[in-house]
Amino acid sequence: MSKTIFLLNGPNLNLLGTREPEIYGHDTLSDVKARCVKHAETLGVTLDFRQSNHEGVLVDWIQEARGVADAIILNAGAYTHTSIAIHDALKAYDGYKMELHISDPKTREAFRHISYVELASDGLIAGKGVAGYVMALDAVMEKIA
Ligand code: CA2
Repeated sequence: MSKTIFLLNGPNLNLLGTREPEIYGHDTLSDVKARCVKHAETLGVTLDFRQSNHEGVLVDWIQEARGVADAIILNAGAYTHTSIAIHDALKAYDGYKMELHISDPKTREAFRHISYVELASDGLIAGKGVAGYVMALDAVMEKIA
């Protein structure tokens, strides 16, 4: 049966491509989504690609993934560094969990060095730019196929 992956994006990622191109590149989130949807088709996987600026919505989506999705790829944005609620929701999810970042937070400001997502995830892709999104799909498929 076809696998399902939730690819969830957190706060401010809807602004991708509008500022700080030296960190995040020039692609918009729509561009990234289009690339991921196309790649998911070649992999034969069902992809549910979403973005929210709201912590509780992200928690709801992680809970929704229980029993529905085989894996979650999560770029939690700044909530990565603050959200115990997202950490707890990930802990309650039994499928494969991949933390994803466009930049490498560990090489940036000290406040980005803690990741509550990392403490509840099975894998990490960071610092590869938006190319990391497609890389994450490939890496997750290797784990759940
Ligand atoms: O590198 C990543 O993917 C981050 O998750 C991006 C977050 C940041 O808080 C994390 O530390 C690392 C920020 C997302 C905001 O993205 C924007 C991109 C362009 C313009 C405005 C916001």
